[in-house]
Amino acid sequence: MRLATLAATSLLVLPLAACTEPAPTPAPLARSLASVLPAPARVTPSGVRFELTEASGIAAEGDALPVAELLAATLRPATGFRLPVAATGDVALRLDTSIAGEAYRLDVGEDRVDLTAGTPAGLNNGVQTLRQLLPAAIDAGTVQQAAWIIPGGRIDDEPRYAYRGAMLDLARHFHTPDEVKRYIDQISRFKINYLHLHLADDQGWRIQIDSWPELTAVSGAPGTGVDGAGGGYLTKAAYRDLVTYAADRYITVIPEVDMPGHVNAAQVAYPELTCDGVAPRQRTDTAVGYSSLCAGKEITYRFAEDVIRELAAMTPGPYLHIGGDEARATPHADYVTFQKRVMPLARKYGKIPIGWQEIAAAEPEGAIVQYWNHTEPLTTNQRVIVSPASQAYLDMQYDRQTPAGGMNWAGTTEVDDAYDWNPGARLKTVPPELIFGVEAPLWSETLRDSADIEFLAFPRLVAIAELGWSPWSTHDWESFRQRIGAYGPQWTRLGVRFYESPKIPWGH
Ligand code: IFG
Repeated sequence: MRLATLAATSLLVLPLAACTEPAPTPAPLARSLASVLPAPARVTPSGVRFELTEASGIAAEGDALPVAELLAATLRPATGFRLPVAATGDVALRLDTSIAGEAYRLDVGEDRVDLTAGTPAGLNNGVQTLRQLLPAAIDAGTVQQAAWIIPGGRIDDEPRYAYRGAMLDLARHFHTPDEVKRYIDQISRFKINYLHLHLADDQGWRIQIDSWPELTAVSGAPGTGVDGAGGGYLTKAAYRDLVTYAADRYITVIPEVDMPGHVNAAQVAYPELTCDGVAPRQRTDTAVGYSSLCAGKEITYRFAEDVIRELAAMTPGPYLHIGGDEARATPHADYVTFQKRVMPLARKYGKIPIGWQEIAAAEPEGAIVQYWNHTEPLTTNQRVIVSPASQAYLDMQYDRQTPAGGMNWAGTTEVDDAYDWNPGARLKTVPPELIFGVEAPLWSETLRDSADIEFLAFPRLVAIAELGWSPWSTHDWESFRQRIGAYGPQWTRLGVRFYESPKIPWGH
């Protein structure tokens, strides 16, 4: 049915409906294929439109079924449609091993939608795109009167980088599992596929370790954290539940215990982890770089191995982050000794170690180096995750006038600052082929609740998500700011407290 005919038909329907009851408010015309965030690799509009109706069904089988159920669960509340998942249906999800990795192909015709991918994660990427092509009302929790139109055409899409991460610091301020799940729901919409949880630092220890129970009993207690307002910790059961929740949304959790620096909380709980055996005072300030494990004591390595062993046992994902940043209280030779003994422990327990860029000094064969300190050059022949503090740190203030929230030691970061850089060219001394991907860390010294997370994370996290997903050929600030502006009403509908940056033309 051509667009004109369809439009006439739908207009014909509206007056009739108006005779019997108030005409339903038609949802704004469907989104365009070009409105998707992150920008897809190849978009070919066709001019036709597909309408999801009460008669629609989702066709899937085998390993496509969990994704089909996820799609149905996102569409049922606002449409009120049954949307059965069965062998046939006008929205079909299909696995095709000729498609690689996380790529997908989305064909929207006038009578059916076909989503094809090589893996369930690829299908999920297509589902996130499909959600954005429906009218914004699709995110409502209750049935909306709308024409559930999807613009016709084809999207062939695949990620530029395999690693597209978000980091949340639970140590400075403990965020509850529900707050973390809320963040997982929000970042999964933008094809983020890793969640790095910063679980221990100077102010708090936030993950249960059976062999060292005082870590959480003392440094996970109420009253720990910055300003004493960030107490709490994840039991192993709560951690496993978060890992499952994330995995169901195709996000892999990476736990981090930071060593040999950032260890004051561990040393308060176990003074034997200091060189002089004297427990340091509990810290609730935001200073960094003053604490260090004692590289010359064997208990240090038993501690490190016990923690890594228990973290590995509760983490199905392939990576463990062992920190390594700002070890200013660790003599350089001790730092190298420590890392050379500890990095291999991740592998001993079946995991690939990730460390902040300082680990580059310890010949981190087989580790992944996370670039963060924009003031220091990085030379390494290992894979690199790029998260420069001056562009990717979501805890930086947007600008000096921004109301509460955020720090500014790395400067301020407006949305265009977060967008306007190329992860493939950002490090002059690291060849592009070593770039594993990008990450948007959110440190929690200034955070207290989900509203604080959302104010700092959105919209800048979407800029980093686009840098990680979209081909550099699609990188365009004007396009991005228009697409983000058009997405604003979605966040409003979802109750996400995003920052209405003056750099963005916000839709209403
Ligand atoms: N640097 C510290 C973090 C945090 C951050 C706040 C890294 C790797 C400043 N280390 O970033 O612990 O305090 O912006």
